[in-house]
Amino acid sequence: MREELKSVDPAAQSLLKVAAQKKIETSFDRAERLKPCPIGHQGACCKMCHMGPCRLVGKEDEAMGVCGASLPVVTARNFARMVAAGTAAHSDHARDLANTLLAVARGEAKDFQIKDVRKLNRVAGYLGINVEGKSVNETAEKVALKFLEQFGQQRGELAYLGRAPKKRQEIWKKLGIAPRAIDREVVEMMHRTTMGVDQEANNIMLGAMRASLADGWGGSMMGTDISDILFGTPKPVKSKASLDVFKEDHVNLVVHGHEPSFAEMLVVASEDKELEAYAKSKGAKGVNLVGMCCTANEILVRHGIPTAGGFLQQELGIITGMVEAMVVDVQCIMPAIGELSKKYHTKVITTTNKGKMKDAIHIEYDEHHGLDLAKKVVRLAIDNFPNRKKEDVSPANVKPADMIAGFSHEYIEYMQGGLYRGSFRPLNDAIIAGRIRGVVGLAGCNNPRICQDSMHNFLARELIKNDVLVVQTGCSAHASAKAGYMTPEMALENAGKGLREVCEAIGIPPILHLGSCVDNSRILTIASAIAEEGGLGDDIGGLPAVGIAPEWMSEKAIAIGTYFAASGVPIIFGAGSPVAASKTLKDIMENKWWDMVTAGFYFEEDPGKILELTLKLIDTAREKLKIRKYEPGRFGTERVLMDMAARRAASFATPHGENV
Ligand code: MSK
Repeated sequence: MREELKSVDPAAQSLLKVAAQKKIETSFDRAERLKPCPIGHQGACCKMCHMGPCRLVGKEDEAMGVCGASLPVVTARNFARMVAAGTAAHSDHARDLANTLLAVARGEAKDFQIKDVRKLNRVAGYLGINVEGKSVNETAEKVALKFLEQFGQQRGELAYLGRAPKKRQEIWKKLGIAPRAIDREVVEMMHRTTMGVDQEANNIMLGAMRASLADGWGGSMMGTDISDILFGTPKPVKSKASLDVFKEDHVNLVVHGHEPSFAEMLVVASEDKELEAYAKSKGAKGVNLVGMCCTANEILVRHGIPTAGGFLQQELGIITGMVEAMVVDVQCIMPAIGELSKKYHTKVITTTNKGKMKDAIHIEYDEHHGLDLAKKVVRLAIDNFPNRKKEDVSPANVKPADMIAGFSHEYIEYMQGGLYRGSFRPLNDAIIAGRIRGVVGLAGCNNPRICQDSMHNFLARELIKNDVLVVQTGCSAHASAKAGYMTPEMALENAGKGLREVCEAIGIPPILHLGSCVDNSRILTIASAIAEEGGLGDDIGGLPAVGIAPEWMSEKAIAIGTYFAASGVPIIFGAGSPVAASKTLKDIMENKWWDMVTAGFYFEEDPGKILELTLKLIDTAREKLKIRKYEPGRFGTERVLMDMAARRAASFATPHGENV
């Protein structure tokens, strides 16, 4: 397949050509060579016990496994296990951060400090911790302990559920899906999907929603908050994005994965004067720290460290021949990079006992000695600089795109009213007046079975053209950044008139980089704030908002999509459906969930149809809220607030028109 069909990113295309010339196989080639198993791909393969794996082919009401498990049950169990795994991943990330916060509070991790005391106090408030008379470290200790308790508590519900609108909390209670504790929901999901427990597809999917909520309103939200407390709450920062952010005359050190703690220390170590001198002694001009995947997003939104891109760039980065070391932590790290690194001088360094790799050097990260370990890694990369081979160096020769990142929900609130009068009023008013048609969270991975970034870029462009404000995270944000969409100038030239006016008035680009995958929780916080601001109903469900993951591949994406749907935001995924085998599952997610949680979960591979459905969902929500009908270029001048009676009378409809 031609490189242009594998990626729309010119830098990636250039390096794919280098790979082809050198006969190096990448994930793009393997995706072509290895066709997915059509039965497993659609969710119809059951391997929960050793009587199988059973392949459930044939008619939906006839197909069954050796034990008698039906196709809907098998498909639901497979889906629910993906949710549990995704929830476990995000939440284990948060657990490590909570332990770091505790160590910092107790003075045991001297290289870190609490950077955002204001946020610490705000979080303490959410957790019901009285901060009066307490030192910063005393508050931090209480917050960390309360967070750690959230994983294993045996009674009650997650404390952060209280941050959702009251109406949403009632829906969760009524359905019995309010999560009790993070670990408990993951464990229960694994239990009820093992052989011979939950035999009812709808009930399994309710369990999946409960587990996913333990991610969105539990692990992910905690992960975001602790990172902000420890490393600073993001605010707009300039940076660059491309595979060409590597510098030929510098030691290039890449951080890849998801966790921000060690990466923070590497930021400090890479700027260390002694190490800079050491790099010079080896013939380099200095150390060039570069991010990849979501660790990139963490240090990009806080320090403006340039990004080499998302998930699919990891092999291509090594193929530039300029990477002295690639430091990896957890999640989305391709096992292939270990073998690939042997063809180059690159050292792959694993940093956690949870994630080791053949052919990698292991330097275990420990927050108690964070900076020393970071300096050790930087030194190792510098020592490797003289091993770089001239004949291996293949720059992509594509100028890195400028970008602005770092739109935390706090900053978005601040932009709309200042430090003490921050609110979401201007945004709500713009939606009510029809200047902004709706809001889309464009998120999720890249997947080598889809032309890289093609769907992310198409949807970002078309949505802003249609006056839809776009908020982005994860690899989707990398896609827009690399394409040069994350500058106010570029995007404003392409946005619809109404959106452009709002962005100019508030001073924001129409595509906002919100951070990493766990930072999808920022979107939940924004959605709650919009609902609570008034004028757009009193719940997240029913807002003119949609979530899209057009090129997804990870179990984490499935967990994220499910918690958004369970929170009331309709979700559309591209890249094939893992429940396609069962019409019953499709019906549950596309229709029955509207009755339960006022949102559906759709799988649609055609980007044009995704756009069409997104706009239809947004316009249906506007209609049900009884706010001005969206007409391009024509806006209301006055805000029409719904009174209480109108709000109560407002019912929500599925995109198919039925009232629920
Ligand atoms: S890194 S989960 S490929 S977004 Fe968060 Fe990207 Fe998906 Fe990994």
